[in-house]
Amino acid sequence: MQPHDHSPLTDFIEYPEEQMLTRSEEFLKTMQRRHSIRHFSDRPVDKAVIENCILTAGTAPSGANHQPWHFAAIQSPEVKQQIREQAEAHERGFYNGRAGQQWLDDLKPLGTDASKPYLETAPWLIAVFSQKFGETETGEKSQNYYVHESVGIAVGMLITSLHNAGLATLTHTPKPLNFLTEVCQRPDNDRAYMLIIAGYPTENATIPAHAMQKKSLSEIASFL
Ligand code: IYR
Repeated sequence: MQPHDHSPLTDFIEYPEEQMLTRSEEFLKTMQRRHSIRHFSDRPVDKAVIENCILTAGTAPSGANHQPWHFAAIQSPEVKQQIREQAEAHERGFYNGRAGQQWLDDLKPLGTDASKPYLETAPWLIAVFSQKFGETETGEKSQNYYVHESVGIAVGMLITSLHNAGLATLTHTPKPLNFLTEVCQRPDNDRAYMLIIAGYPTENATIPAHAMQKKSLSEIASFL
């Protein structure tokens, strides 16, 4: 491959205009059914599904296409238990003062607390790491760019593809998150970015009413 090689764009699909509209409507409806849930069943989920969703996340655009991410997909009950123990310890600190009153008041409508049983119940936890530096083909340290933006997009695509596959998800960010680097046996360069919980919801899973209220188009967009 030459440094400036390009190949023709052969996989772009143009849809007739009315189909484009219905596709966008259908996808909107699909995504309006994505909810963060906190009641996961222990029903197993095929590893191949998780692999495809991670590969989808890996198609995300990134600074200089350096793909500054790592996804640790966790099924092991022992690793899950360690994550739950450490996450709950941090969350107890958060809910018992570190958060501050304003933050706790803002979280009240969600009904969350320091107890995170789903970290052990759900079939899959996916720890997402961002990498400030990468490695060249010859093993030298290389600079990554727009790391936060790139990994944020990849996580968005990950939860979208998990939802599309028929799984429920929760984005979880216990603070500090850095214990995940050690628990997942990642090098120091891998900085924990987010923990995604994926699986089936329990039959009596609920969604906080507050989380159902999404801003209207005029509140989130302007057209110039
Ligand atoms: N990490 C905590 C608190 C929490 C914070 C925000 I911002 C949320 O949107 C939800 C929860 C927890 O998971 O309980």
